[in-house]
Amino acid sequence: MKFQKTFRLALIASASALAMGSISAQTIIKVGYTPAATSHYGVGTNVLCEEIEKGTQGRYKCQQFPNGALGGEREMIEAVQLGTLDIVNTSTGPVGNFVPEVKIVDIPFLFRDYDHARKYFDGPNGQELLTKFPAKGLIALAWTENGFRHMTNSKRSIVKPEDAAGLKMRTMENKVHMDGYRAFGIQPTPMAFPEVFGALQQGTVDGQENPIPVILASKFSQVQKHLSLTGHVYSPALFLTSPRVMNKLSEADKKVFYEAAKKANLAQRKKVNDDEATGIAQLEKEGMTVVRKVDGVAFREALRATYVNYSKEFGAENIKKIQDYK
Ligand code: EAX
Repeated sequence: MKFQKTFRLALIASASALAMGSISAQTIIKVGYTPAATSHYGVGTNVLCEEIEKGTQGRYKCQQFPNGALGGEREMIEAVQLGTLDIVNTSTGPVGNFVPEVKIVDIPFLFRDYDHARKYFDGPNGQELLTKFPAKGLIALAWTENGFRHMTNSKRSIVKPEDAAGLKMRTMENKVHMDGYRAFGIQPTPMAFPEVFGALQQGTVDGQENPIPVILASKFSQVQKHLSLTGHVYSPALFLTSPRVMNKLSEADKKVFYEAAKKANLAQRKKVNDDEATGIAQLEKEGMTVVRKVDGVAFREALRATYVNYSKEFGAENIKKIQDYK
């Protein structure tokens, strides 16, 4: 009796699933990123998803995983390679470990300002870099932006490298960054983003460095007293997917995905602009002490020997080409 009833219910369930399937064959695209849904990553990803859904007449629909729900950026890139995640909106932090050609763009004090960086990534050299991904089982749909990184910590105001010296700071899993930060005297502690808030709260590390939009969206003001506008490195970001996802798409749908990522980038950059314009005052209101004028010359000077090493690794003329890009 009981068995029969269960069986009947199962039949009804599978029949309705079939009916639904025949009405709309909808493929779910899983998209992940580490900051909160309210962040620039969330704003960009929302546009990506709206455009994909609209452009494919609802044949593709996103499921978003913000807040590092599926892990840190390195883990999510691996998941995209493996096919358990479809798209990741990630900073370049761990990307150089997958696509070494990207490492050069993570050099500290490489880009002067947002205009310089955006022009570079939109230009032929930036676009050329995107072609390096398929060899590693990844497809870069478009560049987007995380922002210029600034230091926060719980100990003291940082104006010059000597103030940063000795501080234990969480960094991304990025050797180019870590080499630079060591030259400032910082003790770099690489850590995946989802662990950062807890590490700051518990005092496992004294500080961290991230762009204003990340500091805001992650509520680091609750666990960090000092913010210094060091702008020591520009942090690009990317919409990464895989051949596994793209090879299933028609030519027209492929175009929709690429165009969606380009529009998403514009929205993400705009949110960076908005957060840069209002976020610093907001963080002050939340209790942070902000050093607006740091000794940029001293920070650049501290990197002199490290730049010699960067030149050996990446070629002095390649670095200069980026610095001089107009
Ligand atoms: O991509 O890990 C980091 O510090 C990144 O800047 C952040 O997750 C946004």
